[in-house]
Amino acid sequence: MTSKPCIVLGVPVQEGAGRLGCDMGPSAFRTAGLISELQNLGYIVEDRGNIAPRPLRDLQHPNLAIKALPETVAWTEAIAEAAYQASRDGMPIFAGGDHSLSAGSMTGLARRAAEEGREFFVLWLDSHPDFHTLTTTTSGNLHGVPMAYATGRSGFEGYFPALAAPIKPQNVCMMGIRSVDPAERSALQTAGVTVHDMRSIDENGVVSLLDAFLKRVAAANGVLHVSLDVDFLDPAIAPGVGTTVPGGATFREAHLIMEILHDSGLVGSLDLVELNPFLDERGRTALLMVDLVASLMGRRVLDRPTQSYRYTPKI
Ligand code: EXY
Ligand code: MN
Ligand code: MN
Repeated sequence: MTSKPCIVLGVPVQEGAGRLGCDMGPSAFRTAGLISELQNLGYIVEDRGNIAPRPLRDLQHPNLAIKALPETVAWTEAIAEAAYQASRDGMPIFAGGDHSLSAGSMTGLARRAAEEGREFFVLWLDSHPDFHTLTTTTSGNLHGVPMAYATGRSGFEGYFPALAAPIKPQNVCMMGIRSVDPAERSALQTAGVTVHDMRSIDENGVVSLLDAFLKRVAAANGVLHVSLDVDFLDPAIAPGVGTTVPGGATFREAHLIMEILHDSGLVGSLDLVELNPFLDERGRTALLMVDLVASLMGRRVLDRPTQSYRYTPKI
């Protein structure tokens, strides 16, 4: 997929989630063999250790439901800078950490893409769209806001870092969606984001949905970021997450997405988020996530003519 090194960044943020435990995620990913799986596939791996948040600032928002705003902003500042730097050196892999980390990863990566004159795309694999603003969130858990922030929805100004390069909503494709709050639902109707809910996956299958999106990425000579939330997966196979939602992606649906992504040659970076080792069963969710990374990075059962699956840019 890439001849560049894989840059692993641990992000032990848990303040964005409603329950504790995601801070153990980076350690669980390493214990589950993330680094050695990548090395076994032939990649040079640079583990940069864990990111630390910037110093806290006193921030208060009129929405009193919001939790841990100073902490989340401090993490976002640090993660965005680390993402920007790492994307110059190789393929960043963010081992989270709750999904608030994507507020930093996506915006730092989008800044790099804009500077390089590349169009930035996101494949968002999640049961949730995480499309709340600071005003609309009712739970106050800020892992529910990163996509709204990164696409430049209003209300983050003066709290979160200013965006160097807002992500175009038309460049975002969500798959696996099955838990949407009313405010997110109405915002998504007009935003221009492509949203494939689980019914759409049931009816169409993942291949045609993903193929249509990858063709758009390739046609724009774009760079693709993949954000994989554990709760994209069905809780029967991935119990180690605080926000389980029934009816998620199966083992084979998830692997097939990863296999097709590999063959596309388009993926430039990856988030692994919401793993909560405290809720896991003997590491099985961490192991499954690492297994999916291996598929994304080119592990295959049989040799097959990859070239025929490639997406050739039109330009
Ligand atoms: N929409 C719900 C909320 O805002 O609280 C649930 C958000 C869950 C976010 C997880 C990580 O994907
Ligand atoms: Mn999420
Ligand atoms: Mn989720």
